[in-house]
Amino acid sequence: MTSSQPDQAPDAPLALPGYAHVYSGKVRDLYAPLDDSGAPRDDQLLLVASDRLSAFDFILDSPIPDKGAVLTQLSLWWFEQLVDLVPNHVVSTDVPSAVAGRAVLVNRLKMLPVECVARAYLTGGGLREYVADGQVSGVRLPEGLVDGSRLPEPVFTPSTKAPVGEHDEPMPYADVERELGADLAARARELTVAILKRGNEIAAERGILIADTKVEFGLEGDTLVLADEVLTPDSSRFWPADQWEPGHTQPSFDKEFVREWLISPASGWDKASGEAPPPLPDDVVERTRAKYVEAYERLTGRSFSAG
Ligand code: Q0Z
Repeated sequence: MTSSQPDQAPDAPLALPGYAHVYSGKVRDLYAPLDDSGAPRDDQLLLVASDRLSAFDFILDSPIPDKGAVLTQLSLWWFEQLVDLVPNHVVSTDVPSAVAGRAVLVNRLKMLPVECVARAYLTGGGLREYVADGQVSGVRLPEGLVDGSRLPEPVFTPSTKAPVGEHDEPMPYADVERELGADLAARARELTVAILKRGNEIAAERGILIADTKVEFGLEGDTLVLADEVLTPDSSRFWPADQWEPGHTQPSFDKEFVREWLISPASGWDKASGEAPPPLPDDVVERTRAKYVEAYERLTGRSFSAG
C-alpha cells in the first residue's frame, strides 16, 4: 500500500531506457533524453502524464485508467487549435512504448517564473479576492457577482510558482512587470487571456465552460512559447454548461463523482481529519474515467481509444 499525504512526493518514477528522470510533480514526471554518450540533453524534455488524480489536495491511491493519455491527447489537440495565436513546445509524440500516448517530447525552454492564470468566471481564489475588496488581481469588477458569475471580460490573475506541496499565491501585476519587464508581462497577459477566450469559444459549442485556466510560457529567444499542458481539466476548471447556475459552487466536470463520494458517509472519510482519503470504489473510478473521456470526445469531436 502506498501512502497518501497532502501533496506527498509521488512513488519512484518509472525507469525509461534512454531517459534520465529530472523531476516529478504531483501527477506528472519530467525526463531528459540521453544523447549518444549517455549524457542528458539540455535542449529537450520528455513530459509524462500519469493516471494519478488529486482531490482535496491529496494524491489519491486509486489511479484513473487512461487519465494521463486523455489529458496528453487533449493538450496536443488544443496546441493545434491555438497555433495561430501562439507557438508551442511540442517536438514529437514518438516516445518510449511504456509511456505511449501519455508522453510528449518537447523543446526545453527558459520558463517564465510566473503562473499565468486567466479567469472567465468567478470562483475559488478569485471569488475570495472579490468578496474582500471588489477586485481581482487589481481589476475592479461590477457589484453583485456571486460564485460562478461570468466576468464581463476574462481577467489575468497571475500567481507565484509555489514549491510542490504549497499553493500558488496571487502575484500583483506590478510584480510580474518587475520580474519580466513591462513588455513581456503584457505579452504574457494578452496571450493568456486570448487562450482562455479561444478555449471558451470552442468549448461553448460542446457544452463545456472553462471557468479559468493556468498556462506556462517559456522563451525561445524573444518569442513566448506555450509549454506544459494546456486547457486540460488539471490546468483548468471545466464546468458542464447545462448545470451552470451562479450562486453556488459549480460541479466539476471531471472530479464531481470523486468529491461527492469522498464527502459522503459511504467513504467513512473526514476531510478535516488530515488523514489520507480511502481508495475509491471501482464504480467511482470508472465513472470518473468516463468523464475525462467525455471531455476529450466532446471537445475534440474525436473518439478516444486507449493504446
Ligand atoms: C515544465 C512540469 C513535471 C511536467 C518544467 N518545455 C519546457 N521547458 C522547460 N521546462 C518545462 C517545460 Cl514544459 C517544465 N514543468 C512543469 C513538471 C511534469 C511538467 F514534473 N517544469
